[in-house]
Amino acid sequence: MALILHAIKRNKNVFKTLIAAEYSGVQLEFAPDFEFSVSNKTPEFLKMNPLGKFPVLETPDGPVFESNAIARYVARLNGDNALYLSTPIDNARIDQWIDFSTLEIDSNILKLYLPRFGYAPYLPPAEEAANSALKRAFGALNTHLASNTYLVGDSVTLADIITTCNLYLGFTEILVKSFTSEFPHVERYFWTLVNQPNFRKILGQVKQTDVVPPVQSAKKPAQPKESKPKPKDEPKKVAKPEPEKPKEEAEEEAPKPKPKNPLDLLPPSKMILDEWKRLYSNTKTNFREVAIKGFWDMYDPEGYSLWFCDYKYNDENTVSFVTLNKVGGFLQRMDLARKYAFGKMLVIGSQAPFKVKGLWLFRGQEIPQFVIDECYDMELYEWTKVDISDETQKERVNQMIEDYEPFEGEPLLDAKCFK
Ligand SMILES: N[C@@H](CCC(=O)N[C@@H](CS)C(=O)NCC(=O)O)C(=O)O
Repeated sequence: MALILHAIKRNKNVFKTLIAAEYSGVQLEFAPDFEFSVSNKTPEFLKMNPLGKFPVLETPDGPVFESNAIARYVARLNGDNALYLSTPIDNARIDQWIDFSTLEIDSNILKLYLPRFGYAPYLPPAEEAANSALKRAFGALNTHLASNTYLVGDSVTLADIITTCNLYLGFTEILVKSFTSEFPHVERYFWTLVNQPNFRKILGQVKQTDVVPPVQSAKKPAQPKESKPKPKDEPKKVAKPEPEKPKEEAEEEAPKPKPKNPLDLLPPSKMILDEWKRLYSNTKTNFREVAIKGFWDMYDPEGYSLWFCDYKYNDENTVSFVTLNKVGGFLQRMDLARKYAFGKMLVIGSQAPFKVKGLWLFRGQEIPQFVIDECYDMELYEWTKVDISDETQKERVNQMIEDYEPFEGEPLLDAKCFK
């Protein structure tokens, strides 16, 4: 008999099992036509879980409820995966972080989430207390992650899956950047994990919420127009029909003219960025003589600036594909700067820990503020402006543009270009 998951598909408690199944190679099926608050209240369902809550996993040996227990079952079903480890102490630590993220993180996120979305009474002092407790838990997690890529050992375990799914609800629904930026290691961990292929396959592209949702009046059915007075300083957001369904579009507003990017207001530059990008892409031979020489002929030190970047946490780059994904994610997030930037990112070394270093060309004399604001990766790097009067720095620029090897004495694992 197949393993049948009774649940809606997009829910962080369900994601735990789906991601664990990706890592452990376990096949699962969803019960057909599962409907929130209907299917989980039938007598058949209540026989599987007397609380009438999902997820429930139907197995050949009977049903299992509680999402952590289901994810553990799936993680252990095929012995040959790394979601649990081989020693009692490592496994105790996996369970420790599972409990920590459930009791200290998830429960406090829910205390913030449920009242604001109309599923529980909204009491400001209770929100205050949950906020402080969550900060305390994030602080502890941040400290652990300052010197650990994963919660336990050197690869993804079930602790990372469950913790990331719990953080997912927070990041996507309630925790804005001003909350999470106090915990840079938690941010880095979360974005690294959600961009792992097995996570991405289940979660899709993850975006942090940019508003603390205003308090909605009690559910259900959803009552989008009857919100309680909104807390000050918080932009409006429409009601949601049920937890964790994809966000509804914000109410339509008259289109406002798009403000001009300040970089478009700079004095014109003789350097045409697209021309440089074309030259870079089209030069197949004699790269030094053609592309590098062409770069310096075109380069306008008044209209553009060059920057070296150096990843601050190279010690954490212990797994090659994770490091490559991290850099790939950074370049994707830089998409917003395509009109104003060119970049090279080198992943350096033949064995872990890999070093990540880069070179960026930005319009203007500073790193554009909108890039700093929008792309959280920027703060993970040390940025140094290139002094082009220094021949050594200029030569380093050349080597980075042309993927010169060995770079600073080491082979390149990869060189990625942003153009
Ligand atoms: N601790 C449980 C929580 C389960 C839970 O709260 N499920 C919600 C959906 S995420 C539910 O079924 N709610 C319906 C209800 O409470 O009647 C788990 O991790 O599985």
